[in-house]
Amino acid sequence: KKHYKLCIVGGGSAGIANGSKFGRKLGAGNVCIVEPSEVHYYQPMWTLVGGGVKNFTQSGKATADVMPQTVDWIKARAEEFSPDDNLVRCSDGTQITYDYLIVAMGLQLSFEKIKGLPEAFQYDGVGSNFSPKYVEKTFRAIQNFKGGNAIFTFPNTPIKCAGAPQKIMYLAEDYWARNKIRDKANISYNTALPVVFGVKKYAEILAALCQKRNLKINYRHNLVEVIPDKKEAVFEHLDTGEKVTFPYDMIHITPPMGPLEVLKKSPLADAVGWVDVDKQTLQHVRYPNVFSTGDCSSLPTSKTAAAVAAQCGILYNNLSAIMDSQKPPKKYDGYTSCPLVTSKGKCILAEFDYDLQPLETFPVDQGKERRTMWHLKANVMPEIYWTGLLKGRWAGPGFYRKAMRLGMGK
Ligand code: FAD
Ligand code: UQ1
Repeated sequence: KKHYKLCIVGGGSAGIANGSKFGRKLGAGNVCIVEPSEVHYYQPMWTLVGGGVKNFTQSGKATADVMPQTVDWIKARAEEFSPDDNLVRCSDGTQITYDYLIVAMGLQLSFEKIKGLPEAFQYDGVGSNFSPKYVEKTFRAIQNFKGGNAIFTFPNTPIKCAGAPQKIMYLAEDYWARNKIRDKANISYNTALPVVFGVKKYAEILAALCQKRNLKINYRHNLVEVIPDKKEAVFEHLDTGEKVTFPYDMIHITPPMGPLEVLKKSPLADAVGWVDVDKQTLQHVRYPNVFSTGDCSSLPTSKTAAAVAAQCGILYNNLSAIMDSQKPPKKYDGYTSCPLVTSKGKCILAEFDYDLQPLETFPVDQGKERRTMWHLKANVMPEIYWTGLLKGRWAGPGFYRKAMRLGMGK
């Protein structure tokens, strides 16, 4: 049995960032992070790993090296939450009691909800940027593709980084164009959604871009089965219920995602299984000493590391106030961002809020494909992540946005 003033469950983007901030505030011995994994990944780089622009090894660091020095690392899985007793039970038998809890466990990938997966990953031509196990298979599939049908999927669930399923299509198409096999390729984007992107401004630009580059978008097509020995993918049309079979020569799969089982069965969950927090304060709606941030939370915004960064500043202020028996002062506007890589060297930097209204940082139209934004995504963001966000020194670009607008507008 151990007691901490603050227990953080999950040592991903959100857990480490908050651990750094609260470790500094509360001092050694008062904060722990429960995290089973030996490796911490910068997942946003996987888009570029799958696209052949970065190496997989560049995307990870030892968890021991990113763990804040003032924080105790409990190397175990959280297995049960008893928030009425301020208690977390871990896989190594440790029982942690706490004054305050931050839940930052990310989400679960569910490849097995698609018939034929994950077994189909044993075959060539099948990849997924969403998993460290399969991301390198994506680039091998792109390299080995000699023409025919290439399919990129988007599932019928909320996912992290909602732009990633199409970014890899743009990088693949660019690669094939550079290698002179573009005219032998039939490329389609089969998405369960009725739109190519959730924000109207960017959706219009991206739909036009797909048309111009002859990338066929099949809306409301949800992947239900992969038959790798026949190289066939079966989709269900979500409006008609009809099953449609597409032959493929390569396929990039974005799996269904959802809340972790351990959260689903816990008293912290909402009806779906996400940690049930107030969308403005990040405080749990039933347990006032519990907060949640990142992909596992019920916050109704697009799940990204950029959102985690913005939430980090809000959470720090609000939980600090609660620790001083005050009301949470800060309100989260839902800020999130998605760098939509459109080719090797070009990027549209989408940034928006809960109302799906653009909330752009720079005083230029970020809806245009730009080389500067590619540079930001490929070279600047990894640095901001490792040395800013994870050290608790990056709360998103909100401050800079407001400075650049000189206090005018949002
Ligand atoms: P994670 O970083 O996933 O961390 C969750 C942690 O919880 C993990 O370390 C895990 O081991 C741990 N955990 C799991 N179960 C337990 C348990 N039982 N007990 C204790 N710990 C547990 N975001 C952007 O902002 N920009 C991008 O361009 C971008 N691109 C992306 C591209 C891809 C291909 C992917 C996969 C993601 C991308 N993202 C991007 C999203 C971003 O990586 C996530 O939104 C972000 O990492 C969420 O942080 P988190 O801390 O909530 O979850
Ligand atoms: C961001 O803050 C962030 O988190 C560290 C990301 O994750 C990798 C992003 O992709 C982006 C775009 C942002 C937002 C940052 C700026 C400078 C607009």
